[in-house]
Amino acid sequence: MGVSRTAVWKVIGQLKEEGYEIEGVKNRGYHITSIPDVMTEAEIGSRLHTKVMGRCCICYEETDSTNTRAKRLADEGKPHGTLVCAEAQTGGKGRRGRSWSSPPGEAIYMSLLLKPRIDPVHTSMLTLVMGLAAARACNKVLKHRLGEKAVKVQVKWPNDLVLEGRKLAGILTELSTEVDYINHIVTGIGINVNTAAFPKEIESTASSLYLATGKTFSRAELTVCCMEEFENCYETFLRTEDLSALKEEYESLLVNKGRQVQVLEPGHAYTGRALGINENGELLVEREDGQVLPVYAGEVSVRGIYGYV
Ligand code: BTX
Repeated sequence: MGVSRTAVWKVIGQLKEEGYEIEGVKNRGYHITSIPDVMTEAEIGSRLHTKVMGRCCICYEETDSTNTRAKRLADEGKPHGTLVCAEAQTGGKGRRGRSWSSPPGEAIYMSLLLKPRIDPVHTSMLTLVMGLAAARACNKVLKHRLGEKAVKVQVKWPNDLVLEGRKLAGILTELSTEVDYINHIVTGIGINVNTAAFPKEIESTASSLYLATGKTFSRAELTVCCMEEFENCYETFLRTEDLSALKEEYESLLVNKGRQVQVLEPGHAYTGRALGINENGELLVEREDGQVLPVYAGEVSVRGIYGYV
């Protein structure tokens, strides 16, 4: 192959440094015996079979926020479908100025850059599309590992994934527009995968795949699975530019469905029963007087009246 033994030996040394365990037999060759759980372009790219999503993949050891990075990369001309991942974030962002706990090595922090030709008012639906795709992906890897009896990941409208009543993941979608034209959208997700302990403030509301099952999962594999499911859901979404074809599945995973919820809109709050979503991705809430109101995701929070869900 025109590669010298020394060149191979050097690369093997590099891989070992990255955490790969490699056996070498003199005069015969090398054999990988164990692959580390790392979020690198090689680990993600070598598993990926999508057409567009994640084909361009950029991974960082550490960054401020993968959403912020993706926005900067969009300005530098990176294409639709670019995936930005990090092992750790120093300024992980939640919604409305909140922060996202992002220690190294145990969770997924990733952002997808999209440049769709859709009406900017339809953008908030992409959070639900990502939520559905990520829930599918988590449930797939859980089932693969634990069989039919695996715990099930649900979605909490509009932007969380929930496992056993606790927050497993959060989604933040950000938009750069002209008056009627989308420059780009960045949809970012943080998934607690192998996290063994959380900071005090979120200890009672957060969970991870590891804490719920006692098993660890390959973050690169779950990332790839998310990209595949997202590509699939996104194509379905684009056909109608709404959630008509995804609504039924979304509702089957909706943790709020049938529950009493408190809707916190800027300026006022009310309670009611969540019935499901409509084709625009708005939550349908039945108030005590029987009136059903669609709740737009933009500025509201929805809580269970007795706790997080
Ligand atoms: P959110 O505003 O709905 O949730 C933020 C709240 O969730 C925090 O105020 C805290 O109470 C709780 N929280 C913080 N960190 C965690 C955690 N690791 N697990 C569970 N609960 C937590 C949700 O916002 C949107 C979060 C998006 C995060 C991704 S990570 C990749 C991308 N880059 C980036 O900066 N943000 C997104």
